[in-house]
This record gives sequence, C-alpha cells and structure tokens, in this order.
Amino acid sequence: MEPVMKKTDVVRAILGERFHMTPSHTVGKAFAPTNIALCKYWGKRNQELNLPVTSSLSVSLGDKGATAEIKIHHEPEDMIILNGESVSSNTSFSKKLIAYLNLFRPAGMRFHITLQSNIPIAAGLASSACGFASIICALDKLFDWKLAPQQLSILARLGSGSASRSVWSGFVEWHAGIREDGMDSHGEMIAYSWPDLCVGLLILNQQEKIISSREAMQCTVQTSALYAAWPSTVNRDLQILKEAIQDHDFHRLGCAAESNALAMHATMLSAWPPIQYALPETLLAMQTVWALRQAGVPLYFTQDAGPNLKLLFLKSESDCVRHSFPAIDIVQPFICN
Ligand code: 2P0
Repeated sequence: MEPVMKKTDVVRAILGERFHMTPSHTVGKAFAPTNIALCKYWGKRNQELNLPVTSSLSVSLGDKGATAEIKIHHEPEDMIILNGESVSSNTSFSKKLIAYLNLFRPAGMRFHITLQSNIPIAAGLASSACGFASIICALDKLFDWKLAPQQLSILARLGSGSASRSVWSGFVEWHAGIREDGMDSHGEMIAYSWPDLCVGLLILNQQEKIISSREAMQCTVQTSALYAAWPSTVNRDLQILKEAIQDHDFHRLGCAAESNALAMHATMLSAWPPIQYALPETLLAMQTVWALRQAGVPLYFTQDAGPNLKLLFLKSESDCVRHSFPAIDIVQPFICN
C-alpha cells in the first residue's frame, strides 16, 4: 500500500516556492555534530517519514560530527567524496544519499558533495545522524532557503530519524509528535549547559553492524512482546532525564540513561529472530563499569545499535576512567575546543 504522505510532500510543504529557487551561492558548507541518545529512539509509527513511536533525548558531541560541502556539479551524475575518497554511486551509502538529494534537486541538477566526518562510520556512533543534518544545513546555505532550525530538523529526519536531533548542539529532545504529516515531529534544544559532563567513546569493535538499526527496530516492533512496555519506559526516563539535566543531578542522569539503553536492548533480545549487538568485549566493558560503580566511581554507560559503548561521567573522574579504559576518546559536549 502506498504511504498516505510521502517525503516529497513534506519537502514541498516546507520549501513552498523555495523549491524552485536556483542556488544563490557557489557552495553551501555546514557542520553538524553527532549525537548520543540518553533516551533512545527505537521504533517507528511511520516508516516512510521516520516518525517515531516515542520522543527521545540526546546530547550532541561538540565538534565530533560531519562537515558537508555542496556545489552544483555540471556532469550527468552526482559526485560524492567521503573522507577524501570518491564513493561509487552503486554503494548502499551513495544510494541512500542520492535518494535523499533527489527530494530537493530541481530537475536535472546534479551535486558535488564532500562529506568529511571525524567519527568512525558505521561504528554505532550515529554517523548517519550528523551526515544528513550537515547535508540539509549545507543545502539550506547553498540555496539560501533560510529555514528555521525546526524545519531543518524535520527535513533531516527524512534522511535518518536521529538526524532530527543533530541540528543542534547540547541537549536536544526530539518530540515524537502525533500528526500524520510529521510537522510536529522535530528536535528542540534544551537550553541547559553542563560543562563538566563527559562522554567517553569506547570503540570495542569497528566491524560493520550485523543488522542495520532500521531493520532491527522494525523487527523489534513487529515481534518483541517486550516492546509493549517501551513507550512507558521512555515516558518515565524522559521525565527523569529532563529533571536531572535541570538539577545537574549526575547520578539520576546516568541511571536513567543506562537503564534506558538496557531496556532498549532487552526489547531486541526478545525479538524474533533475536538481535544482540553486544559482543564479548561489550559485556566485559559493562562489567568493568559496574565494578567501578560498586567501588564508588560515578560511571555509567549507554549503548546504541552496535557493540561499542559510550561512557558517561564527570570531568573529575576522567583520570580514573582513562586508567581503566586506556583507548577511550573523551568528549566534553559543552566545551568548545
Ligand atoms: C538513537 N538509534 O536514539 C537510537 C538508539 C540507534 C539506537 O537512532 O531508520 O539511523 O534512519 O530513522 O536514525 C539509529 O537509527 O534510523 C538510532 P532511521 P537511525 O540514537
């Protein structure tokens, strides 16, 4: 059955007359940070528009993310350069990107896109989130659309759900919304800073995902009996996280984030076929975190659709965390480098 509302309908509704504008500049360039969800987006109510079942909440990772540079390309095909290397148009990466650009290009126009990312692609570090967010922001500059951040967030969501949160730095809540056209499903910045907050990126395995998060969430929604409990888990965790952010209550923030991630993975374990992103090294790292916590170190983790962990702690614990996890890459989301 054809979806009622298509991506192109959303683009036309937001751009209006601007859809027919020719580029005002020779190049549009924008950076978007990657984001780590403290309360996860897991499950869609609309596959076409990437509309989520629940709201979610993330923290953007400062200067870790992607920079997109887009120009008009006077050739028959788009040219895509990823981290300095040209990418063939028949890879799944290019196909996804070209399908996204098709939503915005005036007839016959081709683009030259340079995407530079300073995070490992496909290592569960939300590379598609910052990729699509940087691309829509670069298109906005190229065409001089001057869209509002919430409109950019809606358009970024059409590429990848979590990209709707990468339009901002700091804490961001993505409101699930209730409308069928998704015009109320966008990110919103939570205007609280937390300079001492650290996110440690613990790359445990760089292999490609066993299953894409898109397929994994669909399988979970369709087959997991535990998924019925997910919306109420999210409601509880979102409330706690927002209060913890306001109060700078690190313990509450860490507990809610870790518990939310584990609850999401529990829904996957109870799906059929079962989905398990953790590897032995993931479980070992979790056990180290739990042992340190038992010993009094305020340290928590979150895990996305991959085997790697993101550790949450305050700056005062940095040395201790580095000692236990020498390979960790520590980011302070609220401190500019
Ligand atoms: C999140 N993830 O909130 C959750 C937690 C993975 C685990 O958003 O299908 O790449 O493109 O909307 O955004 C990854 O999902 O999925 C994700 P699509 P997306 O960060």
